[in-house]
Amino acid sequence: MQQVIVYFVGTAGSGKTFLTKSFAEWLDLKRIDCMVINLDPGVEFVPYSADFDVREYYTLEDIMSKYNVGPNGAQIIGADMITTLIDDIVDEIELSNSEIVLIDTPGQMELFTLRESSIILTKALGVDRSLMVYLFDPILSKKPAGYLSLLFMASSAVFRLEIPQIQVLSKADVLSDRELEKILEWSKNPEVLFDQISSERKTLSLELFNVLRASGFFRPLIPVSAVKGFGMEDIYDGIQEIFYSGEDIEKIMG
Ligand SMILES: Nc1nc2c(ncn2[C@@H]2O[C@H](COP(=O)(O)OP(=O)(O)O)[C@@H](O)[C@H]2O)c(=O)[nH]1
Ligand SMILES: [Mg+2]
Repeated sequence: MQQVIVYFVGTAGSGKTFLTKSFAEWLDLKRIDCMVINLDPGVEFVPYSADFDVREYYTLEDIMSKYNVGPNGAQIIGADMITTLIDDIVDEIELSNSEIVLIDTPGQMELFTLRESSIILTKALGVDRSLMVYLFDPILSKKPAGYLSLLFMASSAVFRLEIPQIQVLSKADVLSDRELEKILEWSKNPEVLFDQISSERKTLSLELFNVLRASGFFRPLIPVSAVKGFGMEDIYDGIQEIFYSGEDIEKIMG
């Protein structure tokens, strides 16, 4: 079986690192061989044991002192320096022979989706065997404008990386049943969201809604929780579906 590469992508604090851990544990339980890669040089603690960790090469602190820059500059330099590690990452993946490779991306989403280095990385690892799990932050998803903004960012990640996407509602355990139901309903039945935005008379949101719906970006969200451990099987099924039922990136990319 070919190896599959799974990138965890989402806004800062959306739960990428903990979902990576939780999904890796679930795969272990199912005896599906996986390896985990941490690409965040700024993270202080990772809750999983990484098979490849960018911090063994450089950390944000190293960069700050070496280049005499602050944390923001260092994050950008750190993201760009990923290109220097590509050969090592490719070797590690080939050697491991793992069925699934999980990649935990840097805290701030734009450091991954907007830097050229990520495009070079995804190409080097093979776009045909890659997908991303995109995390919707549950707190931001509660309001129509927040939900729509996250969907817009989800679409920009696909636009940049050109790999298929599985959309999950992360940390779903922090939502009440009612909130959870409402957000899932928006994702399954965008007209409900449309009605709500219309009632708020938000013209710009309506324009954005139409663009996203026309481009096929509304998908039923998969509720997941790293803390409670639910949703892992659904992510796995989503991966299977993309690679074996032939979901086609071209459908989205046009
Ligand atoms: N309640 C709850 N908290 C979570 C969950 N996943 C992550 N967190 C918390 O959310 C914060 C950010 O998570 P993290 O995985 O580091 O986010 P990242 O920046 O996207 O990697 C941490 O304090 C986690 O403890 C979850 O499923 N449920
Ligand atoms: Mg993280």
